[in-house]
Amino acid sequence: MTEFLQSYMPILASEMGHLGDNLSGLVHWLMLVLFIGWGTFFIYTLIRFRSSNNPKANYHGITSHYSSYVEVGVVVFEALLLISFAIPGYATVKYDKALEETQIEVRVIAQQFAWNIHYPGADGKFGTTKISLVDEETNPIGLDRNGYGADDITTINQLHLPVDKLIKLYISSKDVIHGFALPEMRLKQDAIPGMQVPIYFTPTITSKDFLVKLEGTAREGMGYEIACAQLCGNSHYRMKGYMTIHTEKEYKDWLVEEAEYLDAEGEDDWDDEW
Ligand SMILES: [Cu+2]
Repeated sequence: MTEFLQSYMPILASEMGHLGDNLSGLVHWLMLVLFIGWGTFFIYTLIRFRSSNNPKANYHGITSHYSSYVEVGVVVFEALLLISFAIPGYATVKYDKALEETQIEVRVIAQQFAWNIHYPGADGKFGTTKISLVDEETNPIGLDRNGYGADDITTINQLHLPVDKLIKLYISSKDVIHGFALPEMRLKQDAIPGMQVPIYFTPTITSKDFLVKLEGTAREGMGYEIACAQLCGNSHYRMKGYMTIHTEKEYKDWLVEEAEYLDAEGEDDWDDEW
């Protein structure tokens, strides 16, 4: 069932994405069982309680407690699922690994209608951001270029990452609630103003290989995209970013290139341009 569903879904390109796909497959099986069960019961009641067989209405209904027992059973079963499987399962997936093995950290700051990407730069530490420094033209996230922020790299709608590394993204928003979504990574997280939510994933297919896989399909020539999965305003439809998954070397080269660009830009002070 999972493979069948996957044939209708974007290509899977992350290490843990199959967990979500398997769960989706399981839920579909469960829904099929419920559909057949309830459908059969519906047809049974149509025949069993047809008017020709029951000319007079029964105002007492069912008098046995059988259905109450079934309901209690369902509640206990669901509580068991939640407490002993879902909560511990979620905790392992969400935190342990992310805290211990994160290799790359990047901040993603959503705004109407773009994705600001913020890298910590060579020192590995994010610079501070301040509302007073926000300039929609030159500094949309209000990054303080003094201190840790001096070497930070920022881009708009361009997320560059290396393949086969555990990536941790911090998702936040400048204005309204947006939805950060990477369909091929099976990743989705609301970007909520006032919160910085960590999510993580390991990409397994470089953009180059991904494009090869798309050859001959309707999406041929289109790389990874970042979608906004929350209706966030009148231009929500064009809130689209691009993600490039590099080999490790390409990624390092890209960082160096961006750092050089930053140095060159720093020489002629921003004020000169105005
Ligand atoms: Cu949005």
